[in-house]
Amino acid sequence: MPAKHLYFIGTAGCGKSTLTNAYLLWLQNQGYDGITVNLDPGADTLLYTPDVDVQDWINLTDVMRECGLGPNGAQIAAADMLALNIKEIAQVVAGHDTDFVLLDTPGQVELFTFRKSSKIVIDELSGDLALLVYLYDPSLAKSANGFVSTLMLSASVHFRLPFPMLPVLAKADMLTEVDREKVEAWSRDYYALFNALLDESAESQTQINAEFLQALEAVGASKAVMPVSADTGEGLEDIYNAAQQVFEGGEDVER
Ligand SMILES: Nc1nc2c(ncn2[C@@H]2O[C@H](COP(=O)(O)OP(=O)(O)O)[C@@H](O)[C@H]2O)c(=O)[nH]1
Ligand SMILES: [Mg+2]
Repeated sequence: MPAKHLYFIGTAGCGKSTLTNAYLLWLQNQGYDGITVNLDPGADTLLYTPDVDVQDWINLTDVMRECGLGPNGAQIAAADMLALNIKEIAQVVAGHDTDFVLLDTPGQVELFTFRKSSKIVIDELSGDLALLVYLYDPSLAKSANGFVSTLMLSASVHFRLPFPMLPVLAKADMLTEVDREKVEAWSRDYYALFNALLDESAESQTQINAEFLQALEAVGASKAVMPVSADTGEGLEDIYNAAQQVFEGGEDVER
């Protein structure tokens, strides 16, 4: 059975690297095999030691020096250089005999998702075994306005990268029970979300209509969000089950 590839994607600081590490430890505890891949050419300290690190091919500091670029320009150049080296990187990843490949993506979401190179990278590394685990940042998602913004961004990422996508509410341990239930309800029921927006709009002047939310649903931003926490381990098994569902119709892999 070829390895399943999980890409951890989301805005800066939403918890991608921490969840990559937590999910690896969870897999290993369950008796599964996994490897980690760092796709961020600018990552300095990581919680885990990646089995494959793109910094062995492209390093942000080197790109800044050699191309005379600032940090932002270098990030963009590095994202494109990643695609130029991807065949070789893919060979190294494929050389690992494992059940799961966990790919930690660059800090800023647009660097990975809005560069032309990213689709090439995913196609080359994973073919049709890619699952995008899209992390909602709880500090944004807990207001209706922020939740809609998060949905729009995830829909936009999905539009760019047409692979199966699993929305997760990251750092769920940071939300109160009430906030968490609210967010989960909004992800299941757009009318609940619309009503919450109307309630908020008195303060925030939000101008939105139900048709807009339906349109978001139509581009696939409508799956119920799964609460997860790298801190408590909540939801890690749900990610596993969802991945099984996507790739194997729910059958367990052999341990
Ligand atoms: N409470 C809590 N904090 C978390 C969790 N996951 C990540 N964090 C914290 O959020 C911050 C950003 O995490 P990081 O993984 O570096 O985010 P990234 O930029 O998306 O890779 C760090 O301070 C983490 O310790 C979580 O599940 N619960
Ligand atoms: Mg990170």
